[in-house]
Amino acid sequence: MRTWKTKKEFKKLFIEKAEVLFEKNVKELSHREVYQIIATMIKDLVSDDWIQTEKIYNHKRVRQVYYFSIEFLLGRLLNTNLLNCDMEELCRSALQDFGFDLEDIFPEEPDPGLGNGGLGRLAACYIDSMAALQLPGHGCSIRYQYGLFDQRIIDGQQVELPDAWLRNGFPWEIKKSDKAVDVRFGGHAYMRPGKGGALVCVHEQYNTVRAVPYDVPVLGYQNRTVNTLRLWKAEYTRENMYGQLRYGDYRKALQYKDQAQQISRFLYPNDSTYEGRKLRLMQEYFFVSAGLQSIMRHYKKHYGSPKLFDRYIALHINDTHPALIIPELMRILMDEEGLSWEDSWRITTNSVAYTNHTILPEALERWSIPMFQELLPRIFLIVDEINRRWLEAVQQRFPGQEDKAREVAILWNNQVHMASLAVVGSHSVNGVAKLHSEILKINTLKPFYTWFPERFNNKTNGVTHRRWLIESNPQLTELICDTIGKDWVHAPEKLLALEPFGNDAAFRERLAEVKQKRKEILAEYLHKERNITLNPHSIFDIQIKRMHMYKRQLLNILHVYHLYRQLVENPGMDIIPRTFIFGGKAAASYGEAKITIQLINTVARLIDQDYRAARKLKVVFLENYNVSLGQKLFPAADVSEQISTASKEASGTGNMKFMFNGAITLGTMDGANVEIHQEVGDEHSVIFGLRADEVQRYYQEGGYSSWDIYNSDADVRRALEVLEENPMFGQLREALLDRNDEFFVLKDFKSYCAAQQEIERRYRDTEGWFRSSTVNIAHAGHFSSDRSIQEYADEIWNLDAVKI
Ligand code: OAK
Repeated sequence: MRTWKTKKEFKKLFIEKAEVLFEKNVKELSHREVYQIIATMIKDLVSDDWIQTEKIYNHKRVRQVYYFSIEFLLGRLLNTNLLNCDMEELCRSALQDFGFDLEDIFPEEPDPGLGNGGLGRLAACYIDSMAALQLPGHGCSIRYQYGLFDQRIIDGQQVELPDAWLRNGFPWEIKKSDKAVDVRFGGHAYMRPGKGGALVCVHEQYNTVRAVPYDVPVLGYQNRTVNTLRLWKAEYTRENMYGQLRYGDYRKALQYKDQAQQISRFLYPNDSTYEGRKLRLMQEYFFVSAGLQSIMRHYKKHYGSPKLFDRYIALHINDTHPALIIPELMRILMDEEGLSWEDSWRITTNSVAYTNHTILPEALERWSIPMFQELLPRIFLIVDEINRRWLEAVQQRFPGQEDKAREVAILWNNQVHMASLAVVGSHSVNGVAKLHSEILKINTLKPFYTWFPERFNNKTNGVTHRRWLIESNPQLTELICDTIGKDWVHAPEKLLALEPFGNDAAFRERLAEVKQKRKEILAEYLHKERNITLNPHSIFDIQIKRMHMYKRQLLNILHVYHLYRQLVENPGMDIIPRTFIFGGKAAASYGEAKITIQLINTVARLIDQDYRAARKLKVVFLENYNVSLGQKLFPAADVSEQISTASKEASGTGNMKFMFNGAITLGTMDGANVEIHQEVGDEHSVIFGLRADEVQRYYQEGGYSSWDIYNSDADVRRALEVLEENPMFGQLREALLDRNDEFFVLKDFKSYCAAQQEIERRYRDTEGWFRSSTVNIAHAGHFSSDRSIQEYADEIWNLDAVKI
């Protein structure tokens, strides 16, 4: 395995790097420079293994998977990579000799925020697991110059600042200029008879954007595998610009240059919503085309005939954002490799598999045909033909039934329907939790399910226990290893061995100590870095995720306000002190979500200013929730708030991170909560609220009136008084009452309050609480992304591990 053999060797290399990179001796280095030096050293250290991994894959012609995702929410890499090389302790000790504390170095790394939330973080967990399992799998995405915005809270309100994460460079990447490819936009495409009379496509007068790859090594966990995350940057080409200048069109030339560079400039800040902007469509085609061209080039060099592409290559699309991979592969196979439509279609559908990540209708991607056609004329011709052939098959089976065609058409209503394209053009369609996968079959993608039942399957999400337990919570990791040994590190399902220790008083006591320690670490951090004071002896009740109405941060804060009012009326009320922690970004254009942040901050202030409540309650909204802040929060949580309207949260993954860290789930029967509940039972989780089928029935049949609840429930009426505090909140009140509470906040209010009381009741029983905590940790192994990825490899990709 790659290592620095001794501390002496590490120190020698470190001194050399300091000289080469910064012309400084060790004493003169800043913390940031130390970070950059170590990152560069790790990159050097693994370079042989990286080359070796490539060589073995190519030499053995192993089957490989490419995971296409428009987001990879990586989080910091230094700690992860040190852990993966088993070099953390050596590095720590060497730095100590130089007078540095490794813990001061980690925060110097900016969070690569190349993602919004769940979908992007899942992609990051998945490439980590592929490398850990020694699977030949690589990521493909965009090297955004600006990641997800930096969130500031000013006067209780969210303000978005640009996230210039690349300001000081990104030491993990290697630019591969020689591997650049060109991507075509615009122009005209048409078919004309070629040699022998067969139709061939002519595409002319297009603009060319250069795609330059930056490769990031993805290290396996203490093995020698180094896979690749390839991030594409967009550049203009001189040829294209000079071409325009030759005709004297300066305006057009500059416009081209500007637009080309814009493509990889910023990440769209929407989570689970669709924004039909031209630049976004350009981003989607850009990384898909660049990625696929480079895969094909590499494939032909090392593997051979494009006719066998699907035997060796699996292409996975993370939601529909990369779904243009389907027509793009058709284009390459037909236009560049000269294959027939039929052969190309077989190869394409055999290669591509699709994961759906949401059933929210507002997230389904649809592109206007005129815009699509103008931007991607050749790709449009292919999509048009895919659609024509597909509808022909539908017509044959259901002659004369227009509605059948409408339901499944790819082109309809002057729009390109990307989910339809993704299903028709792939061999596998999966949801991300059991419940979600069922809903896809019976609702969202129902007409497709009747056509292709064999394509549909479930792959419940997972998270990498290396980052979310081992790296984030070393205290708990040590306790687990002391108790059941280390096997679980490589085989997380073996955490089950911990379950009996829930009945062991000595173990529970140590677990309680660990939790207490983690709460103190968080409190100290927030005090030092953010001037926030927490009571580490209160219950830490945490809801951290993107701000969204369906996730119901509103339900949480209305309950807090309800408690506050109770305390004001009855200051002697006997409740355990509770700290409610919120964190999450709202899309800049999502008004209600932003107002909810304001509401949380308003309630926080009300409580702080009233000693009757402040003794028992505390609310904090943490600015700029991101991966690295998450790593401090999950270990400190007692209660995991997973309270989405049932059926709306496809899976959730924060729920799993809490579980690994021994928090108790307070949740609805939604997404993967259902499976968490299935693992630990009623005894070790607290479930409340409408079930998914009830929610669906209300949507279909009506029968819910939020006004009725308001009129009949005094607690609800009183809770809503907080919305009269500020005219801004009128919008929320309207959503709850005049717009009949789309997300059943009022309907579930009573049951949520009761569930919160149940949490308190259980917390008073310390023995029972830590037994539950133990059971949750013991059963969390099932939610490791290693399990998920092994299922993808076995059941979708047909992929074997390769020893390096
Ligand atoms: C983002 C953009 C478009 C569509 C879906 C998303 C998204 O982030 N969905 C989330 O994916 C996670 C990973 O599968 C799930 O855990 C979340 O429930 C889901 O909302």
